[in-house]
Amino acid sequence: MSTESDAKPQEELEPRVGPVPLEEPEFHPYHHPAAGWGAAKSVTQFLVRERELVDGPRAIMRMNHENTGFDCPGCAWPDDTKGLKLDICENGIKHVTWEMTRKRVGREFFAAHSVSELSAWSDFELENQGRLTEPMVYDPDTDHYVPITWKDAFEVAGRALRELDNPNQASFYTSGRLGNEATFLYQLMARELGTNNLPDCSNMCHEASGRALQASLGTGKGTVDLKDWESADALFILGVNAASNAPRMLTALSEAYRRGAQIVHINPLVEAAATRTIVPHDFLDMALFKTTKTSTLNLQPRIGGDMALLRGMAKAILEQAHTDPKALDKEFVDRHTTGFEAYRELCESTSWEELENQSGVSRDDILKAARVYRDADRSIISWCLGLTQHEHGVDTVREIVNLLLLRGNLGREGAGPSPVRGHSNVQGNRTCGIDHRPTEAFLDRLAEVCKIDPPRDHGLDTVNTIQAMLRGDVKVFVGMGGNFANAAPDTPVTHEALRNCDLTVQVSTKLNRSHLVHGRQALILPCLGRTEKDHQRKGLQSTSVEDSMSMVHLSVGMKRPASSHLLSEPAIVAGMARAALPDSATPWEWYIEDYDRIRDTMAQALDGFEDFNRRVRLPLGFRLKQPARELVFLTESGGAEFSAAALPDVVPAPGTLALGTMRSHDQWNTTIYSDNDRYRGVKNLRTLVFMNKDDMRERGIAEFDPVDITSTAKDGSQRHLNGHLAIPYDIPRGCAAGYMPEMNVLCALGDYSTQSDQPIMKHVKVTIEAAR
Ligand SMILES: Nc1nc2c(c(=O)[nH]1)N[C@H]1C(S)=C(S)[C@@H](COP(=O)(O)OP(=O)(O)OC[C@H]3O[C@@H](n4cnc5c(=O)[nH]c(N)nc54)[C@H](O)[C@@H]3O)O[C@H]1N2
Ligand SMILES: Nc1nc2c(c(=O)[nH]1)N[C@H]1C(S)=C(S)[C@@H](COP(=O)(O)OP(=O)(O)OC[C@H]3O[C@@H](n4cnc5c(=O)[nH]c(N)nc54)[C@H](O)[C@@H]3O)O[C@H]1N2
Ligand SMILES: [Mo]
Repeated sequence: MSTESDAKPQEELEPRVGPVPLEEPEFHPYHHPAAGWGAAKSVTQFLVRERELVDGPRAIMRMNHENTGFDCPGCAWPDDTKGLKLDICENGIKHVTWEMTRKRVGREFFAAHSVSELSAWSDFELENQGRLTEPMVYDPDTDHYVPITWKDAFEVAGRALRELDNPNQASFYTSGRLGNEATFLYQLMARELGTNNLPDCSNMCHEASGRALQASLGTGKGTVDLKDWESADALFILGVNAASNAPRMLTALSEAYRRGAQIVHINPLVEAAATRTIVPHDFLDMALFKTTKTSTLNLQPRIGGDMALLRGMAKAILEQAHTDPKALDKEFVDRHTTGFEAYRELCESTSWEELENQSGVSRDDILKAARVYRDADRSIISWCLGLTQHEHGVDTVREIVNLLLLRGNLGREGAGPSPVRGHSNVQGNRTCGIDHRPTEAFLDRLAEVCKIDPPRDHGLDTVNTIQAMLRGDVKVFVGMGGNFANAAPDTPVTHEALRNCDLTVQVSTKLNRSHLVHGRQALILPCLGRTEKDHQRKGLQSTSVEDSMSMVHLSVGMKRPASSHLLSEPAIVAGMARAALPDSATPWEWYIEDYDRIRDTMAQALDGFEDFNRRVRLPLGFRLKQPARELVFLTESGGAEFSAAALPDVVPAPGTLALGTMRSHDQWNTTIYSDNDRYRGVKNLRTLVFMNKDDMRERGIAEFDPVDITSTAKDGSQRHLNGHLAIPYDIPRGCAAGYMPEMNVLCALGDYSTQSDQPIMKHVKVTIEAAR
């Protein structure tokens, strides 16, 4: 496999991802505040382009409004606790507008364009055609997608699933925006069929956080909520580009700054959220151009250097504890934790020299961060992909917990770990059963409540699903949302895997690469979006979602569906399930008539969902119980467990660089809105690589010079990406960064973390040279 991707000529990696820029690329470092008028202008241009100036703003006013609107699909940041604020952001608006577009992809479109022809289109052009309107099936004789009735489409999927020798020959992917009710039915279908093959986007995203928090605290989730964010004395923000990817965090940061809290950003790049903002919903601030700072200290570690930096902070706290009895919360450590002595010894025996070298941050700067941490009574540490998509992601997140435990920053107001989740319901998916490694307790209860006999063997995650498809062991792939072909690592290899399937089924709202890179048989099943009304036999339905902070609340669509032929996601799952399991005793059709019935079953089957239908209708929904928050640790020892992992060596070998793949401001994962990255000062260019200017000079590379990038995988195989333009950027030496999904060709499928099985997307080992 590796030699194959080695041999792939560059042309095969075309077509491009983003739109064709109309003007020359530009780069001017950004010095304006985040959000504010720049965002307002960008939104207006976007609404004009999508021809949504009338309905767009009306829908947006209904977003995130207690229980009367729909949940913003833009990210998983919680809604404002005060409920009534217009807590919206530029990227949420773009995201919703993208779904509500008036453009349509109907049968005429597919009749006019063959799959081969569409395969040459850019990803931007594909999605930009608008919303899918009716189910389609691939016709190999003509190489076109042709219309199919829902009944026949379900029968195609059902027959393929029924005819498998073994249910483990199917794999059921979930992208994290699927609502809780559809999620529950989806995992029920998979388990009733007899497989735990439930890969999800979380396997590429926060798997490391879940595993680390589970091991340390006995819960897979963060313990804080927005009220805690409002009362913390210090906030540490690691490895997240909040202004683009969780923009509503800007509000929390600016409010924290105004009340005098300390805000420390730890990121190889100084992202826009680490400077200042104009609070978007604060109309007075907007009118007066009033900016608020959102940072009191910025540290720029090398890529992968966070664990050493955090350990340095812990070492400083322990050193200070010799003379300052308040530095360490000895009482908390004694009463609630295990493993402290081993951790202390490890910190003491790690030299400052090693910590400086591995983190790429000077001792003085580490001490500055430690001082902030020591002086704060209540600290929150928050993180996203910059910490998780690494070989040692689990150890690093556990190091966060170690540091929190030292000062008892757990189980009390304003303190604790706070992962920033990605997709708007990725956390809810896991809660409601999307887990390839379910616990016995979960399966026992599911068996009892749903009267099925679920399989006990663990299933396949994302990487393992791709490997099994390549081997021919997985023959049917179902994508419940998302864009697997472009989101997964090692693009040509993932494509080969999808093409090797007997059947691929994609449940989608818009046309994307995963429809064109398909199995021998292929279905496109178009569904309602979250903004749309979902009418079933018993009336208008709502679905529930869970945000980053464990709040479960209802989302109700308000727009007329993009087409009268669309089905809801729960209905599509039920249709497939009935066709695959004709004798099933599960009342699939009855569930779809009224989602309250699904919720009643979930209330019995899922921990924390008691009285679901009533509680989810409370004004802000309800918060799932967080045992660690109450200092109850469901760990083996019954305490919070310190970890004592060795520091990994993250310093790039001479001549090589550590490359991080990330999102631009104008994209949503594989969905590209434009070729701009406003906060990083880039216009009309996505095929770029950000480099330190000294690393560029050393290689004889000037601004906008084309470069050749070569990655070397753990197994020694090499992958190439040629022609990206170099941009001199404020990034530590030895580090480079660029955009996913263009750079996924550099991520070897075999290069996943041995701790989390997550593909290593933030620390790709590369060499970069001027294009030959
Ligand atoms: N508008 C918008 N919102 C989104 C998304 C989107 O694509 N668009 N995607 C959603 C999803 S699914 C997710 S998972 C999240 C992703 O949210 P992010 O985690 O912000 O996603 P990335 O763009 O990958 O950015 C990674 C950040 O980590 C930093 N980083 C890279 N390597 C390191 C490191 O070694 N250490 C540290 N400390 N930092 C590092 C990068 O400089 C960058 O700021 O956002 C969600 N929200
Ligand atoms: N190199 C690299 N690769 C990465 C990452 C990285 O940082 N670097 N990040 C990883 C992460 S964190 C994630 S989460 C994955 C993202 O992986 P995915 O979740 O698989 O991808 P998305 O781009 O979010 O999916 C976009 C598609 O979802 C469909 N869609 C939109 N709304 C709906 C809906 O309401 N219902 C349904 N059924 N479909 C809908 C549309 O058809 C759209 O084309 O990518 C991963 N890949
Ligand atoms: Mo994600």
